[in-house]
Parts: sequence; structure tokens; C-alpha cells
Amino acid sequence: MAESPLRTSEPGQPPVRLDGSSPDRLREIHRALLLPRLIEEKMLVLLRQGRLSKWFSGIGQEAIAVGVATALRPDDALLPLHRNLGVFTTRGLDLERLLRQLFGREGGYTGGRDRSFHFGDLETGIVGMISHLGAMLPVADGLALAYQLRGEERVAAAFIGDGGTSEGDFHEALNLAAVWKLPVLFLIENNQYGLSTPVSEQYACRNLADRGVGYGMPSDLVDGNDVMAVQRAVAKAAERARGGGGPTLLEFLTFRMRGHEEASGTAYVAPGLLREWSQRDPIVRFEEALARAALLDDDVRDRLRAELRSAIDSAAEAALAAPPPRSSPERELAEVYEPAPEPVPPAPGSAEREGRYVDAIADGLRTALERDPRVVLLGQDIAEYGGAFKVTAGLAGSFGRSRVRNTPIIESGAVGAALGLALEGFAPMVEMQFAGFISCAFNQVVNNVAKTRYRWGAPVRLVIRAPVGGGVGAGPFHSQNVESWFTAVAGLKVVAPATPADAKGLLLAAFEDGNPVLFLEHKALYRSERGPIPDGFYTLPLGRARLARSGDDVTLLTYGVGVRWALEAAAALAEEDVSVEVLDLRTLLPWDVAAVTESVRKTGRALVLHEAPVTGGFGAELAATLQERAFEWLDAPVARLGALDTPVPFAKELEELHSPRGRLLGALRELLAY
Ligand SMILES: Cc1ncc(C[n+]2csc(CCOP(=O)(O)OP(=O)(O)O)c2C)c(N)n1
Repeated sequence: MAESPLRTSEPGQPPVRLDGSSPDRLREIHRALLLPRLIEEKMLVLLRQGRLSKWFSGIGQEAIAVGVATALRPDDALLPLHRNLGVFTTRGLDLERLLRQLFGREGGYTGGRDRSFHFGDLETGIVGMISHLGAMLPVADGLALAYQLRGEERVAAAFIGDGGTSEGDFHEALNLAAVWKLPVLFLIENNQYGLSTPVSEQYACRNLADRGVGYGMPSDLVDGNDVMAVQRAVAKAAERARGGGGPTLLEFLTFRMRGHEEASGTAYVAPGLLREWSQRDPIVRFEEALARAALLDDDVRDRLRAELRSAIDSAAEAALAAPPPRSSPERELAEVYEPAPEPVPPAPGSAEREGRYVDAIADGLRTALERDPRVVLLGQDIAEYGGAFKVTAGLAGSFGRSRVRNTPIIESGAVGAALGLALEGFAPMVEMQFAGFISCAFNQVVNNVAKTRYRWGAPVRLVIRAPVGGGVGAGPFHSQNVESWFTAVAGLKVVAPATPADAKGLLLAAFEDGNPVLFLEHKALYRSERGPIPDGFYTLPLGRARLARSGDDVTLLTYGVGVRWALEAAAALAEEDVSVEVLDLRTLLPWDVAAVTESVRKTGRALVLHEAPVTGGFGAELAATLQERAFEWLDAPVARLGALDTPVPFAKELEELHSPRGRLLGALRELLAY
């Protein structure tokens, strides 16, 4: 069990050891410690003046951010949180630009699209936070995996609060880093409180550092108010990580000297603690050590403070004078997605062969891996075992375990790690064993992966494959259609192929796209849907529908397994001289509004079909759009057909009741008779 390095509450104790560092180096550290403190003091004044709306203070905790940033190399990644101003200042970000960001002005790192420290700056190696605590820890794993794969001696260092250690991502990230021996430093900034919750109500172990042993990684408990102690611990852990020794867990003991944010106050802090910890102020302690070593006197200190204050004042005034962000709806929409590359047709004269839907997906993965060394596959049991549906069978043998990787059972951790890989220029794919399990990765998908480009401009080239759908007696959790959980999320693309040729071409398009793509492959089609599959590399455009069958009397709008059902119904009605047009949407985000509108204007009738339940289903989007765009052409209200609004039941008879399949012909007849 780790022993507390803070055994005394004597003022200024224990003394800071300067470790024989050069005077210049020590002055640099001193300046680095002072800068965030003085910026914060300015922010508190601006807050009182009503020129700043909110502030999360890190006063008293600067030794951690500064100690970490000064111990690491400039090309190591830092993943700071809301109290780590010292990371940004020590990495040398332009002060006025940083302040423009904090004030939400034009010219800040996000151009007003996200607040405070919620941004990254890949040039200085900073990958900033999203609000969700813990979410950046798996991202650090992904960055570190990128370094490991490229054989670079770099590390990723991710911060987390004592409260944030309770989140599941903390566990998933530490476990993954330990299993893969990733060069990551997990840095717990234990300031003793969450928002108002003391650590006694947050965890039951004595020290958070003690958890290291449970993950199989070294750990240490460090005086977080001693910048030199922080540096020593970080330097040692980084050296081990660079040498292939894997991750380290460091717990830095400190104290939050102000409210969670300024409005929340400190009334809940146990009496005496603030006074006790004010005796351990990291800047005072460091300055005392410098003075003892005759490296600092009052004059020098006052001059340095005055110089920094004046630079801060002018940067703050300039940033406050900067205009608020100016934009337009078009510009904002254009910030969400990377422009899509042009589709690539199959090479002239290339052959095609008959195959199953599952073969086409496997072929797409193989082609992507062959074509682009940046493609890396992550998933549960996807290596030698070949995945739950054998889609990746043989790929580990052909491309090696470093590119076809079994993950522990960590949906969130895997998607977060994939984001880190993508930020480092890789093209990761994560396989969900079943689409239903993507709920465990929901936060990473919708908040981290999907929003990164819009928030701070970093493209995220990432594919998530998820086997969806029912009809195979798999019950409520292994049969879900999850598209409508995601089609409302700006920044994602959602693809749902119906044929083998489309499955391959759309999957390759997903890998080529500079945006995160959720690829929904239907389990019932894997081994029963056959068709021609073009050889070699080709892509299909994301957002373009396919005319699966031409007709005049009614349009059936659908995707995935619905296309098969629609074609069966169209063939049956053709016997009765009814001509059904079937439009296969192929992609749901974006979706082909033009093709859908055109088809429905032609036939005058539309039935939207999907295997997912009706309420809140994607069909609602189509129906609403058609009322707006095709109202005058309609001979009947747009109809929707989906599953019953129940979970997917297990027993075959109940699943048949749930599924819209058996109700399709009746619904079509009803619509035609309107
Ligand atoms: C997933 C999630 N749940 C809740 C919150 C709201 N929240 C923001 S900060 C905070 C307290 C964080 O405590 P800790 O991790 O110890 O960091 P500290 O603020 O003390 O530095 C909470 C509950 C959040 N941001 N993310």
C-alpha cells in the first residue's frame, strides 16, 4: 500500500528538493508555475467584473500540470482537464489565442464552437477534454498505440480527477493499456473533492494509486504540491514507457483551494482543510526552495510577476476586444464533416464473382488492409477466432496481430482508443460483436468521435461495424436495430447496406471517408444474401440511394434487410399487376433526399419500411420530409411500417409478431387502396 508523501502539515513542509537542476531550468519552472496562477488571478477579476461567465480554478494545483508538462518531451501527447491551465501555458500556446478561446471569441481554438479547455491542438501535442469525465483516457491509449505501432518512443499522458476515476472509462483504459503495454501515463489529480463529494464517498480503497496493482501496472503516490516531485515521478514513468515497460498510474495529492467552479463556493469543505492546505501552496514552496538555494529574492520575484501580469493584461484586453464568432448556417454545417472523397468505380475490366454478403464485407476489410497500412482493426475475438460471425477470419494470419487486434471486452475503451489512433493518422475500424453492445460505447461515439471535427477541426477517419437486426431468434439484446440512436447525431455517417456489392463498396467508402462511419450490417443477410461482388478496390458514394426495382404505383423506401422484404413483396404484387418501386437508401446519414423525393413524386404513394420499431424510427424522418417536399404529388398519406414498439422477443412466434415482415403486403395493399 502506498505511503502518503504528505506526512506533515507544517507550513512549507516537506521542503522541495531541487535535485541539482540547473538555475536556468529552475527559473523556467518557476515562470511556468507563475504564469497559470497569474492568468487565473486575472480571470477571477474578470469574473467579478462580469466579463467572464464561468471559471474552474486550478489555483493551488499548478505543480501537477506544470510538473507533468515540463517533465515530458514536446512530442509527447498531453490530455488535460478543466484545472490544467498550466499544461496549455507550459506547452507555449499563444496567450491571446488561448484567451480568445476561453472568452468564446473569434480566433480561439474552436472559434466559439466549444467552451473553455475543450479543444485540441495537435501542433503542440494537446488533445483536450470533452465534458464527460473519463472519456479521454481511452483516447490516450489510442495515441499511445499509434506510437507503439510506429516504433516511436513517445508517451501519452492523461489527467483524471479523483471523482473521474469512478467512471467506467477509467477502468477500461487502464486495463487496455496494461494488457497492450501501451506507453501511457495515467495521472490522477486527487484534489480531495468531486464537485462537492469528498473522496470518502467516492472510493473505498485507501489510495487510488493502490489500484495499479489490480491492473498490473506500477503506480506511485506523489506530493502533487511539489513540482519537483511531480517531475521526478513523471520522468521515471515516461522513461519506463519509452523503453516498452508499459503504463504507470500516478496519484498526485493536492487540494482544490476554490469552489468546483466559482459560483459553487466551498461551504461543503470540511473546516480547517483550506487553511491547512494553503500552507502547502506549490508556488510558495518552490519559491522558498529557490530562495534557500539563493536563486530567488523578493526583487527578482516581484519583477517577474510584474512582467507576466503586464503580458497577461494586454493579451486579455486584446482577446476581450476580439469580435464574437461570425458565421452562417452553411459555414456551420460545413464544419461538421470532412468533404467526402469522390467515389472510385471498379477498375476497368475488373472481374466480379458471386458471393455472400459476409464474403463481401470480409473482402472489403481485406482490400482496405492491403491498400492502406494505416488501417487497423480492433474488436472482441476478431483475431484468430475471426469474430462472432467469422467476418475477420484469416485476417490476423495475413496482416498480423498488430493490425488485427483482439481487445478486452471494452466497447467504450475500444472506440475511444480508435479515436486516438485516428487523431494520429491511422484508419481504425472497431467491430461490435453485436450492435446492441454499442450502447456501452454510446458516449464515445456520440460525444467524442462524432463531435471532434466540429469542435476543433480534427478529422476523424474511423469505422465502426455493428451486426444488427433480428430474425435469428437472438432475443432482446442481440437483435436490435440501432440506427435511430445515431441518425440524430451530427458528425456521424450511418450506412446500412442490403447487397454484397454494396456492402463491399460502402465499407471501402467508409474507410476512405474522413469522417466516423457507423456501418450496420444485417446478421440475417450474412450467409443468405448472395450476389456479384466486384474484385479489387472500388467505393460507392455515401448518401446516394439505389433503385432496387423500378415501378409506378407506389414507392417502398427501405434499407438493410428491408430491401429483401420489399423486393419479395414487389414480386408478389407484380402478379396482381401492381408496380412497386423499391428504393434502397443504402445510407441513412446523410440520406438521399433528392432520390426519395423524385421517386415519390413519380408514384404518388410512399411506404417507409424498417425492421426497427415505428416510434422514433428513421421512417419518421423520411415521412416528415416527404410531407414537406412531395405533398402536392401525394395520392395518399405517407405510410410507415416497422416493428411493434416492444423489445425484440426471443421465441420465434413472438419475434414474427414483432417484425413488420408479415404485415408488409397488407400495408402495401391498404396504401394502394387509399
Ligand atoms: C460523465 C460526467 N458526469 C458528471 C459530470 C459533471 N461534473 C463535472 S466536474 C465534476 C466533478 C469532478 O470531480 P473530479 O474528477 O474529482 O475533478 P475536479 O473537478 O475535482 O478537478 C462533475 C461531477 C461530468 N462532467 N461528466
